[in-house]
Amino acid sequence: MDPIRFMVVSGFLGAGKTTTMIALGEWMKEHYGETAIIANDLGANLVDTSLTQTSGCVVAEIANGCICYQMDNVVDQLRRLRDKAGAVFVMSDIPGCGVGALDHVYHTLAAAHADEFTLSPFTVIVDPERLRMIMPEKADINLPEELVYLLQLQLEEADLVVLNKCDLLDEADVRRYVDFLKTAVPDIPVLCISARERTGIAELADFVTAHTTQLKNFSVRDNHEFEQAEAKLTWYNRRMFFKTLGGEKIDMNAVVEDVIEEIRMGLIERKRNVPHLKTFATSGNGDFNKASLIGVDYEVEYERQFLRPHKNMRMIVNARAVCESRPMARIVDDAVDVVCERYGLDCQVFFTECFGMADEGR
Ligand SMILES: Nc1nc2c(ncn2[C@@H]2O[C@H](COP(=O)(O)OP(=O)(O)O)[C@@H](O)[C@H]2O)c(=O)[nH]1
Ligand SMILES: [Mg+2]
Repeated sequence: MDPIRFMVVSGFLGAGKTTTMIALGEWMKEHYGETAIIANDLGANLVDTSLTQTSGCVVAEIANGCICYQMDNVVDQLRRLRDKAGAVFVMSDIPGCGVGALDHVYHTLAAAHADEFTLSPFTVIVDPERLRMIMPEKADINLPEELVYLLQLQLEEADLVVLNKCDLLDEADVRRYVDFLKTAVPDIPVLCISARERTGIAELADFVTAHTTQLKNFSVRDNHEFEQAEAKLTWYNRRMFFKTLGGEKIDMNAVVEDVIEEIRMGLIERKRNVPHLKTFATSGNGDFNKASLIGVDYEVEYERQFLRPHKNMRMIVNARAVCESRPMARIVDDAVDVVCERYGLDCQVFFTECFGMADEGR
């Protein structure tokens, strides 16, 4: 049997891994062959899985932990996607604080399954905004030093660096960012794309299907600084259901926006931040709202908003916060209470989890 291609997509929280996998996946499906996306993150009720399912690709999920620590599961999934779905190209991301998949995933597959899986370049997505933290201007975007180090490590692990969100830059800026990357991580090729506007996707597809990983020796085993960076982050996942008390239809976009704004205010009040907060809200008949925030100092971005008013909605919130887990849980609870009061809503919470990466007993 011909080996199928597998590619890991790494990159900072909110850099655009999921958006890139969807854009690349849809291109690959049309021009290369059946393509599957594995959405990987910690916990359950993941926005990225719901979002990815709105794409035309086959979608699998590895939740409840990084792919690095469940290689048997990864191999099973890859075989299933190949045998059941006919996939010839499979991508997986890793949780946005992840470093180490080159070692854990690629080296393991290369050592034990080289006949089954061809490994495309280990691809790291960077967004210009966060890259400024390590550029000469050393921009202070209110993230702790540990996360700056994490970004640096992610770049060093790459076979291929993809500068995303180029739609936000002019040509001179793009050149400045690329020049910086060429000196920061020499010998690593850099491609420029906009996953949102789907520019550079064909070049990316060509590159990752024409090349294979260099299988560098890069490991974060026993890297204490990396552990400290992870320990800064709290994962928060919640699934809930809102409905208007009187059964009337209202603008649920405003409800989503206010929930996010209230969380933002709670974090600012406590001098904390959220490198990525994602929400996915649905209300039947394919109408959905997908929002994302990449820090308390940024605007909420919408990939999609509801087209019609609704009397209820299901909503998933995933936050990856620089905030201890207890205050984080309280901030979201308070946000929901305030918004319910404001719009005359009832909220049923079906699922909540909130944990620090390094919490004892997890
Ligand atoms: N302007 C712009 N925004 C993008 C682009 N790609 C992703 N985004 C936005 O960046 C945010 C994070 O994207 P996402 O794919 O969820 O990041 P991930 O956490 O790395 O998977 C979302 O609001 C996206 O809409 C892009 O090419 N241009
Ligand atoms: Mg994602």
